[in-house]
Amino acid sequence: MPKVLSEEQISGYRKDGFVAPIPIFSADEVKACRDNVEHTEATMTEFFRGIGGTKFYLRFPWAFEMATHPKLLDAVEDLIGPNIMIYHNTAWIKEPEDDAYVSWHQDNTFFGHDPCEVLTAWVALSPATKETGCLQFMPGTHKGGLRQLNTPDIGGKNMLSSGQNVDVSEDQVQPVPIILQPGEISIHHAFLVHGSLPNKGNDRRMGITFIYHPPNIGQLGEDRTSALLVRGEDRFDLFDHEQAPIVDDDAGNAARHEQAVSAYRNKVRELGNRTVDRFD
Ligand SMILES: O=C(O)CCC(=O)C(=O)O
Repeated sequence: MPKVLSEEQISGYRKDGFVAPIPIFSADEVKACRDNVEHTEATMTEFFRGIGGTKFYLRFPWAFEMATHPKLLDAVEDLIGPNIMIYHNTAWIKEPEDDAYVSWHQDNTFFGHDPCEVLTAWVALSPATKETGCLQFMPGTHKGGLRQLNTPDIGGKNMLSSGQNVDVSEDQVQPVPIILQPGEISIHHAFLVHGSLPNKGNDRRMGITFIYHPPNIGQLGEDRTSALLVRGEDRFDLFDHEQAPIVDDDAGNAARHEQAVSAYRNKVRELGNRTVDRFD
């Protein structure tokens, strides 16, 4: 019996590669998250564009709380089962009237999980609409596996640090805009082709992503990475175990975060990304 999603939503995820909208965070929780993100931007300038572009659930207890919100994990459990690790997260912030966009891509290109039983939860902290540059999904494209990368789309206003970019010119499906109110989330499969357009609204478009997978799947390549067990158990030892951030241990949290990001980046380089630290 699913905990949060309906049977229709679960079969929609299997067929189309995504499910949305799912209401998860209350108005008070969203406000607290947005305040925490904006406080971090104000006090740690460029953090989210550098090392904080990766795994910041290890750096801040508030981010860990977001990543482990019981209702969010219930929705994830409905799709990948009761044993859950978090592997990655990022803040996706588009300023109003900016040209920043996200090129068509698949999340698993540089994660390398195999088989790709990996999903991304995108949490809206402000309205995500067509006007503000919400996510757009290409339904069913998760079924085609990993695509070859197209000519790198690097520089300019592409928010993807790797310039990751796949060709969609032969796809027969229309992109679906994912409209979310603050506190709602979408979940997409890590092979689903997706991207987003610039924010033409007058508020910041703020989303936080969390990437989850079960412990029983490995990764392509030799280098070992780490992940944080957030529900259930790990009987497979395929990832080094991360530690949740400790309240008031800023230096320790920073050191553990840095170590995990370093292993993550080694893997990303091993899988072919040459630009992973270009914002540092
Ligand atoms: O927030 C966006 O516009 C893009 C997010 C994204 O590409 C992702 O979650 O992989």
